[in-house]
Amino acid sequence: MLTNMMGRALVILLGSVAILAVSAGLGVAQTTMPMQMPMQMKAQKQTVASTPNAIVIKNFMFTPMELTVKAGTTVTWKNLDGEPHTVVNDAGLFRSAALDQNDTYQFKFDKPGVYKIFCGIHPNMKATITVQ
Ligand SMILES: [Cu+2]
Repeated sequence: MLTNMMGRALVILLGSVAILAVSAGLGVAQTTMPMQMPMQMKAQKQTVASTPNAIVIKNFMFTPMELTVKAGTTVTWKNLDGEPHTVVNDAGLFRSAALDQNDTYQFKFDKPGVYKIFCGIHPNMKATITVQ
């Protein structure tokens, strides 16, 4: 009689410990997993955005300021500033219209060489494209 009651008490005790352990484990899994996933996806998007044939115009700067591409590559400039900018080759090979915010300009570099560009509105903005 006495051992039977002690046995029941032990089963109840073990059962509640097991439930506590499972719920604690789930709690940890639920709080850590969703936190890590979006951060990893953001990091991947950033690497994709910096494509090798694109130059971003932001904060009155061409980024990257030096770009190397293969002959036949079309380079795309995108202005993210609220101010208009232009893309001008100092040798007169090409000259874009004023690019408003989020406007893009493209030029295909067929011949190898070193091409200097600047902004016609802010001539201190410069970049160099090397075509191999
Ligand atoms: Cu400019």
